Amino acid sequence: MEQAVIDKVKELIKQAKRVCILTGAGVSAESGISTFREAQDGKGLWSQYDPKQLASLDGFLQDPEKVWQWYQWRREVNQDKKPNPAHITIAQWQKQAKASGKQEVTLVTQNVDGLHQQAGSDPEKYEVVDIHGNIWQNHCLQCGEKHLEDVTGVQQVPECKSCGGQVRPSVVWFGEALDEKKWQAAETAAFCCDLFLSIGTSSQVYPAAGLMMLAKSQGAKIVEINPEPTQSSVIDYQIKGKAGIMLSKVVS
Ligand code: BJW
Ligand code: ZN
Repeated sequence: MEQAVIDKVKELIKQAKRVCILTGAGVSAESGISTFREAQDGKGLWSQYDPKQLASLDGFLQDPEKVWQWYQWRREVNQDKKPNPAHITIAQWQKQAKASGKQEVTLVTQNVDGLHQQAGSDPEKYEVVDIHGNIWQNHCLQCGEKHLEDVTGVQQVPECKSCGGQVRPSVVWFGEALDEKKWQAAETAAFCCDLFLSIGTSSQVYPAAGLMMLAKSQGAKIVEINPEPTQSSVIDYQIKGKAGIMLSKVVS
């Protein structure tokens, strides 16, 4: 890795007034959570499972039990996973920035695993937007009511006590709109930032992938951290490497 790029990004981070960080599955890879689109010796989720069947409303309507059980399996696999240095560096950065009052750091995450929040990127204290939802939460497909009861080990799709509808995981599936408030917050952060960091995402899923272009159109500098750099033409600085290692090099 070219030291000059690291030094430049370090400087950009120091100087920025408003930072927007967009994270993807790669940020949780060092915690042992599978990404979606990587070959990873066949371990990428979408190389083993069909997203049309498991991550779409049509798939759920066709076979609710199958989709519910797949998410139960994902929850089981994820439950003992811990935040890694990437999550921790971002959380500490947000904390310091807020304390100093000199920088605004908004975290927009596509991840549903909750590890940013576990590391301390608490949405009640800092700007944190989970645009694709949260795998640990559920709501009723029919009436939208949140279902907070513990569903550990439940293999049948729970029934909503208010309306009898089916309970589903509170994640955003393909073809579904993102929560409007969250999306607005994400767009505002990208629109207003002077530095945009894209970390651990393949930038293939929209509308999230469009945030980088939005930031660029307003003059922000764009930095990517990824062991497999993407081909986006709007990136100013590419840091090739793992998020946990590289973030601690550029964030002091
Ligand atoms: C590391 C690393 C390490 C590895 N360190 N890095 C425009 C054009 C074409 C299509 C569309 C479009 N607009 C919308 C669409 C359709 C669709 C879409 O984008 N499809 C594309 C795939 C073509 N988008 C949607 O359907 C969205 N909804 C929508 O647009 O609604 C419109 C609407 C409006 C009004 C009414 C109704 C509808 C919704 C998208 C929802 C995505 N959902 C998922 C599943 C969430 C639940 C679950 O977990 O099961 O979200 S799909 C999956 O992809 C998940 C992720 O958040 C998302 C992004 O993936 P990510 O994070 O980038 O992961 P990977 O695996 O792709 O990449 C990992 C990266 O990490 C790699 O680059 C590695 O190199 C790197 N890495 N180790 C750093 N240590
Ligand atoms: Zn209901």
